[in-house]
Amino acid sequence: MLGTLDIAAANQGPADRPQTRFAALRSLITSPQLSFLMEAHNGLSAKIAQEAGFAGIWGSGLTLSASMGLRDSNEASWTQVLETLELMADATSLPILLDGDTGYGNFNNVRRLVKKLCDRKVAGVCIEDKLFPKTNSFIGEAQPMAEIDEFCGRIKAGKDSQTDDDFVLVARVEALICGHDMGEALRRAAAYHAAGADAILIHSKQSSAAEILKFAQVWENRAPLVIVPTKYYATPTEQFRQARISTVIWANHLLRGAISAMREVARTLKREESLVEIEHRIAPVDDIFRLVGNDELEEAESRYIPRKSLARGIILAASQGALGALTVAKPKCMVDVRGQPLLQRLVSTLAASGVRNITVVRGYGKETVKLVGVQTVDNDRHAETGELYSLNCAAAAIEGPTVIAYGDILFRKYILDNLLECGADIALAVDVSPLKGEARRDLVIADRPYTGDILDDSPVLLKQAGTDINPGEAHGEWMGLAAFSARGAGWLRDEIARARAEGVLESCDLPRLFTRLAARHPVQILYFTGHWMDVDTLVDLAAARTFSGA
Ligand code: SPV
Ligand code: MG
Repeated sequence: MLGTLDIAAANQGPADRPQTRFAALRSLITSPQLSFLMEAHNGLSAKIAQEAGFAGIWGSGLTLSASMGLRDSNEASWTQVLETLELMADATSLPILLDGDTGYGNFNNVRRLVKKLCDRKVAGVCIEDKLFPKTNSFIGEAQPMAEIDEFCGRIKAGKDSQTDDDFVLVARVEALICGHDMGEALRRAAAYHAAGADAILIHSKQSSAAEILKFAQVWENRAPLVIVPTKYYATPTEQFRQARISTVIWANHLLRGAISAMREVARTLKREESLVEIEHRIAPVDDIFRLVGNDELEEAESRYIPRKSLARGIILAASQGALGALTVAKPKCMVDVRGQPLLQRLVSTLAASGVRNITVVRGYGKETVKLVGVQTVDNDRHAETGELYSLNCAAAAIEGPTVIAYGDILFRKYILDNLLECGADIALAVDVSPLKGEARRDLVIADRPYTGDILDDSPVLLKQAGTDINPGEAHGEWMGLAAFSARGAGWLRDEIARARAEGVLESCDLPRLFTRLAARHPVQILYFTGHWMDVDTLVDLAAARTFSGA
């Protein structure tokens, strides 16, 4: 097994192959430059280490357990540690060197640990020559150490179990921590190196780096040296470079920084009972979203969730209608069509196209307009106001992609799907079938007529809609169904505000609104040939009872 300083070159793969995390850790540890590993203890702190520019992570036993509220005495099970490590590996692309304590038992536990670490793309493990359950190196004196031969067995077992050639096993010498002399530390380091350790971590709890630097001098770079200067923190890093230390571990500082910050925030809030003091001193909520990659999720949603599913719906159902006795006690939207109110059918069709957040504007007979799963707003002046006034009653629902429908229409699902998927900011469904009976109300003039050419997919734009159009000039009839993108919904809100300012909010109908919108923005028309109906008369109602919306 490779284990010396010339490994880095040996592990360079072909230029076009991305470096694995295993290879990345190996080259950090073996490179002649001084490397740094930053402690992390969960997915978020791992991200913060990466964001700061560190090239590798130390999965600290102390901080992993402390962040679970546990002591650094193997109170956390090794599978709990492994699960946290998996989250850290998922959260970053950095190589992680796990502080594997004593290996959680004997050689057999080390074997299984190393296999599992390789499975989860954890690039290396450091095991220390003490006994399970371990005690943190900075607690107490003269902690018992493992026998050298037995610990060498753990090292060999670990190296024999790695499933990636670049996996790094660091052997940690605790002799100086446990009160033994330099000779013992060097003897152990040499034995561990001979047993296959890729690097030696020489640990010290002195406040000066003297014993570490002495060790490095005598060691003479026989294998990479890793250090943890928590206690001798004042030593200039340059001294580590000169001593040809391979890797410095900042072992617990993200957790300690977090403890100070959390404590400060908690105390201030307890004292002030207000957020004012705190808000500008802490990370904004958007920072959390950014760190956990919400932008990627949004991008994925746009790829995997059909656009239509994001739209809200507004149904204008305030008018009484004129279906004789059927519309005395209730408005026409509640007239029964094959066992269901007309409005319920419409709501189901919208829902089938993913429009689920629906607001119904009620007016005539409002107490009879009750449907499960829709919100209602009321136009109590429905008798003397027009459609725009009703729409304005639902102004709060015009937010993000929005579908607007008359409450007395039925249409095949594909029509709404086409509106939602066409990519227009405002899209109107227009029927080009020959006009039946009397002139229809919502006629439309576009910039070009329907051609029937299925290869012609350039957009058709609205020029004018309304009652004042000569049927002979009309290119079709608006079906009472329109879809707005988030931007289109913004234009719609602006236009409603403009109509209010001009004093026409109460009188304006939707076709006139579309004409106004078309004067400022592209209002796209999608032509259809039938497959919809509105229920204005009893004849229409009879037809509605046989209409299929599928
Ligand atoms: C850890 O970070 O858990 C370590 C380093 O083992 S130390 O706490 O210094 O022992
Ligand atoms: Mg530890």
